[in-house]
Amino acid sequence: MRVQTREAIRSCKMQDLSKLENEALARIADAGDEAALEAARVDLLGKKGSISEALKTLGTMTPDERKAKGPIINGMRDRVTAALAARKGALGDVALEAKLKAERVDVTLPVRPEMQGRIHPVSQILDEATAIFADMGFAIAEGPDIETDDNNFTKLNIPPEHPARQMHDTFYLKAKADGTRHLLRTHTSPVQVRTMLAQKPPIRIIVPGRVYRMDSDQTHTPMFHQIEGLVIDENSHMGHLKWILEEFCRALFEVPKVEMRFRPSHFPFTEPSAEVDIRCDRSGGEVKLGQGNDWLEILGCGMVHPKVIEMCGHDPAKYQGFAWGMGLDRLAMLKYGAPDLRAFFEGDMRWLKHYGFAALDMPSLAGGLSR
Ligand code: 2NL
Repeated sequence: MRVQTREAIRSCKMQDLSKLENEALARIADAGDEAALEAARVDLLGKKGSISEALKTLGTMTPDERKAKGPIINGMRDRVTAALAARKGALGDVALEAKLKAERVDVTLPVRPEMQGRIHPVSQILDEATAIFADMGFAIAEGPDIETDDNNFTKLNIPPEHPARQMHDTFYLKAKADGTRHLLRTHTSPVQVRTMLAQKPPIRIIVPGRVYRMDSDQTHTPMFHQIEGLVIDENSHMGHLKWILEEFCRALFEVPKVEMRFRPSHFPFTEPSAEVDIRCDRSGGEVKLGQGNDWLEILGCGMVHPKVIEMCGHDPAKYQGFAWGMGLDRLAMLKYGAPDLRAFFEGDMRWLKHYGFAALDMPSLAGGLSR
């Protein structure tokens, strides 16, 4: 084909030229897509293309010859160029047609139904609490629900004979060959243990998550949610803790002031320890905050026990700090006025539609948390 073409060009016989043109036009018509068409263009009109070669022969002709053949060869070049452009347009139309067909929308379909899902009140309170502490500069830490006995109990100064370890409080997994048993974490504290073992102070974290205890009645579910906080550095004290908790309550309950009281308490992992109540009024059917003569317990806290600091890899003579923990489920009930804890985990869409939150209302301090 190529050799024949060369000969046709050299001889420049009319009949050879029209054969060359017919072949060129057939090739263009056969190009099935834009890549094939581009290959044809290069073979015809490229630097070494057959039409280009024919054009080059004009330079070797006598003036008379050129006068006769010039218009013929130039005319051939123009027709091939026009055929290429026409085919390119047609292929583009085909591609567009295919795209339109693939992306066709049936405008007669009914509109999309309204989004059915809602953000669960526990997720909402967790997001709100997290936003408040994140705004204060705390980092968020998370860890596994399945924990070792060591991280959940021993490193928190909870000895083997402690009642919290009893089979009837803790969900244990099957014992392994070496006798150790994993368990479902009974609090989020093992995440603080992991953080202390992995990082050097200063440590300032909050830890939200699910926890598990073998407890089930009107006011307890076997799975519930906590948020804990931990600060470890060289001189943090209970005064700092009190400010953090006051600011937290003010922001969470969206009131200018909350009155708090710290009662002495006991936890194995803090010394001294305290439980914190906020002033409220329970005389009407609901709980009103910031007024009245009742107190509502909302959290436990204290200075981290020196033994815990030591067991988690730091020198208690150099480092100290505080920690706190609170249940989120009861806080959600209080803040959003959902009366029955058990309904929280029944997965009833009608309940969620009433108590849930819209997915795009992300809580932030600037936005007023729950609006
Ligand atoms: C409560 C009380 C509390 C902590 C949790 C904690 C964690 C580490 C070290 C020391 Cl790693 N303490 N956490 C401290 C005091 C109280 O929770 O009533 N939670 C619902």
